[in-house]
Amino acid sequence: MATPHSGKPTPDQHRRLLDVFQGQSLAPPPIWLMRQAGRYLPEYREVREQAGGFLNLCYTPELAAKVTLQPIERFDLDAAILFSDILVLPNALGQKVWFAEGEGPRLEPIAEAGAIATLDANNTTAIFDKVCATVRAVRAALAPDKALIGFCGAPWTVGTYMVAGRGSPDQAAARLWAYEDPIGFARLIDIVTEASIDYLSAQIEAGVDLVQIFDSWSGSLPDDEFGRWVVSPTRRIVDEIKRRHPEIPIIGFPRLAGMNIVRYYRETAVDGIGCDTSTPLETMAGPIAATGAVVQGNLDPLLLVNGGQAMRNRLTALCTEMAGKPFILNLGHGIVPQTPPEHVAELVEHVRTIAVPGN
Ligand code: 1CP
Repeated sequence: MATPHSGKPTPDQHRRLLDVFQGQSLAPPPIWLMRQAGRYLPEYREVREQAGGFLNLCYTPELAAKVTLQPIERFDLDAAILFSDILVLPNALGQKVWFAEGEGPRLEPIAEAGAIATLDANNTTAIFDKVCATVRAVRAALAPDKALIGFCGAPWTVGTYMVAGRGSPDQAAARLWAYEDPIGFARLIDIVTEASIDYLSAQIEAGVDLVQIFDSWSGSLPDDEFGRWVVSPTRRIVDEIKRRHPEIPIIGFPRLAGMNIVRYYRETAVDGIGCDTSTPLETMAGPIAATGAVVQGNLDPLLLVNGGQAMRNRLTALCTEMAGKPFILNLGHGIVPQTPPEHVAELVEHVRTIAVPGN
């Protein structure tokens, strides 16, 4: 683990990632990568085994802090992201959550309104406290010029897992419930929304510098449903976090929302927009940047698996297109397990060495 720091940046050790939220465009742009800690790193696999499973790793602050710091130590990225999972929140609400080895997350499904009564919003502290202990341990060991990102899943995306009991290709179980019984489904979304506000606030009070709201499945809803289940709950979270912690930037990641990404920015009032792999560069540099949002994205995670000239060309195009705008270099979705770690080093080196016209 790195040498402990006081956590307070001196004037020349300010956190570059935060500068873009003051409207600055930086060349090279700050870099962090979704799922930057994870199975593609041998040192992660070792600690995960030591922890005896994924959830144990999330709930053991010392080990969760260690894996949070691993990609920073290896690649000198500009920010660490708290190691946890979006499904820690339903678990804190009392829903049974487990990770089936080699299969992914499983939850005891909440299939109808009656089952909402099994959730308990008053006993989230035990799990939130563990996550906050991780945040404090990371901040104590992280260099002062590195930002620390907290996160939660958006209520819609978390809801899709709570209802189906697992990841699903079309989120049909939650979508059908929302059509059949919108009032019942709204109760579930409200519980997740309010718990997410407390969860993000706790992370902020423990020391994260900014937060990201992951809405991985926002693309599965038509317009009016998008407004009701994606925009409204996110807006509620943003309003309340801004009221409690006005200085903390919020990035929204409405994955696969397509053209709804502009509406999402306008109506949720997030500070930054995470663009997925399918968002065209032109749209990122044009309509999205024109809204005033900090733009984040969007290298294809498979191009990172491939590495080499094809990856470098795309990174150059991305940085050139976004030059002069507040921009964070990231992927369009998380790093996949088969990614060679050397390619992450290559990405960082390339982004930091290319000349960026217009800057
Ligand atoms: O070791 C392992 O087996 C676990 C693989 C893994 C990891 C490394 C999971 C299981 N979660 C995580 C960590 C994680 N998840 C982070 C940590 C910080 C980071 O380094 O980025 C974050 C931010 C998440 C967020 C998350 N979890 C999302 C949103 C982003 C996305 O990928 O779309 C989602 C949808 C999840 C659920 C989840 N957790 C894990 C898996 C495999 C999944 C997806 C399951 C599915 O849909 O089938």
